[in-house]
Amino acid sequence: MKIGIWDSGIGGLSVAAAVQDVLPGVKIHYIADTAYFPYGGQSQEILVQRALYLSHSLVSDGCQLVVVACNTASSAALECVRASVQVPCVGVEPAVKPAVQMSQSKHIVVLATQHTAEGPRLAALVRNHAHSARVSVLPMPGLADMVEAGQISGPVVTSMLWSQLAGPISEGADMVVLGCTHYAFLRDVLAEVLPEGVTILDAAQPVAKRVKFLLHDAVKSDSLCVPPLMNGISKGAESYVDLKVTGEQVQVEEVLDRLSS
Ligand code: DGN
Repeated sequence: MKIGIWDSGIGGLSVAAAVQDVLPGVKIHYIADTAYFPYGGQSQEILVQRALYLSHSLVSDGCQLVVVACNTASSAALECVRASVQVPCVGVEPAVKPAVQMSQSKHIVVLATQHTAEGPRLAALVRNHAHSARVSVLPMPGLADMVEAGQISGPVVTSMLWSQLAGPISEGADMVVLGCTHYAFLRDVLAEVLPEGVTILDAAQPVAKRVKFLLHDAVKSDSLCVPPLMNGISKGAESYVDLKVTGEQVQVEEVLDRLSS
């Protein structure tokens, strides 16, 4: 049993880690599309082209399910991918619905790339699931680039986050939704910046549960035994997570080294 997961870079590894946790017997073929990173500023046309190309590559390689582990690409192209590939496709979206359900103050913050923040998918989520709540959507241009470059702590990233979050938090927001898979690597720095009582939510675990649900019967008969992820991040042990990149492989491997050390 092999599943394919892809993103513009390392962000989707946060989803791969969650999938690994719930399905330790499944092989993961991961593609980091670094040749086209960042997706946040790409046109709709390019995003659809990359989504189709990457999803079909994974299916050709034998993957029986594809995870579009990128909010930006899911927002732009998930429907096209579903209509085009022959295996189940799971996308990610900002966890607006659970955040509104869990919020005491009924004021939530969504951090996202420009594309996701301004796209119709997030607007529909807010319209359908957050009509009784206040939703502060904060586009964060450049933030995924910092994570991709390994900058996941320190004064620059801290002040970038706080300069955006301070307003909504002082106005009572009590949930911060990570609307980009790269931002999962900022959980520690966010936990330092945010006051007690503010909860951080990302979509990795719900996506992993959905993948498990879709694969359930097939996985029950799979007896593969594989090692756990190193700090939740894989460097691509061959029998386990097969990491491929479309751009600068060396750079991505260096980043993974830094993140997992
Ligand atoms: N990790 C991606 C997302 O969830 O939107 C894209 C990040 C990017 O390429 N800017």
